[in-house]
Amino acid sequence: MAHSSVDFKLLRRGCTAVLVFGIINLLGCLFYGIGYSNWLSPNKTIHRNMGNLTLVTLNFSSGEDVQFPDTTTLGKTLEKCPDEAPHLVGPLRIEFSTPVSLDTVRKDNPHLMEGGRYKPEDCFALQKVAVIIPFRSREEHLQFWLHYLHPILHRQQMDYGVYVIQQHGENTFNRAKLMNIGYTEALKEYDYDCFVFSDVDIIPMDDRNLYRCFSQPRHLSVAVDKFGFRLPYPKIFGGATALSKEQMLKINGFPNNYWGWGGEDDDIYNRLSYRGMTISRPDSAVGKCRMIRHTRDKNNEPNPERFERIAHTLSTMDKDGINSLEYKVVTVEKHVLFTKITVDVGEPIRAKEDEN
Ligand SMILES: [Mn+2]
Repeated sequence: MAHSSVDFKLLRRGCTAVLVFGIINLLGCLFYGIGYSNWLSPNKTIHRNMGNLTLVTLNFSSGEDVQFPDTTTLGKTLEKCPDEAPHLVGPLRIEFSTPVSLDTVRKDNPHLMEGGRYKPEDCFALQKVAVIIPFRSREEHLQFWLHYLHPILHRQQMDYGVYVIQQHGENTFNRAKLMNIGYTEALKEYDYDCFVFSDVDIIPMDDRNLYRCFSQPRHLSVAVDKFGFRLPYPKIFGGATALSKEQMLKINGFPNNYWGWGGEDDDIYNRLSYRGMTISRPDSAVGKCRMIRHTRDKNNEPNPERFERIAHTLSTMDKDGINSLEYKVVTVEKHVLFTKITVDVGEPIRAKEDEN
């Protein structure tokens, strides 16, 4: 008897165990099934990504590389940078007594991408800015420029690239043509919507002087130490300026035939004025700049033709500019701090121009 009662108990325990196992199994299946359909459904994941991709496409203008952000950075990628950059500090101490090595500048700016490119990591930049520097044999000025400007441009939260356009050879310097070339070459690389043109020896003394574009062409170097921190004359548009792509196209870019020092900036002012634009400027406190002192460059003598040319901007601007630009690229160097494009701009052809 004892034997059979033990058998019965074993049987009951066995049945209970099977029943409990079955219930657990059933609950598990239900739970897993619901969980799968709610959280892991491939349909839902695709749908969510499609929504984000649509937003990305709308926010980027045409030509922008559409990125496929992973979900952890998705919110950050889509958020626009604020109108007022939060990291600006205002007035800056700018001095040129101690030279800075490019090595130091590289170490100070670890977030730069090849070619002197930068994009803010925590927000979507308001503008894509190509900074164009017309250049020839001013290496030590360039070092100061890079040392001061990269941190300023970082704080201004622009998506930017620095292009040093170097005139090849010893012919007379042609600043405006180099700027036209910088505009053209930068656009081949990226869908820039704003162009800052800066002399290599101009450094802003306040990071609230925004190196970006405005509804009217922007004059950035408004209060230079060399001119007693005052505007030398109201129509001045030299030193450092910013024009949007649209503003550039309205004036057919800059003149290509101003060889030597002077006049090209006044021709540019005329172009803007003839197309109904006015000059926008920061106030004279924010617009303070230092200019690095130097002796006059070789092969950049004052251009004797400049007054004659400035008087004829209206009749020359439509045929001389971006639409007539001719040059040869000699080399393109991608450095960490900048892209250097060396170009053959040719030389003045006086005889041919006299026929016109
Ligand atoms: Mn200078």
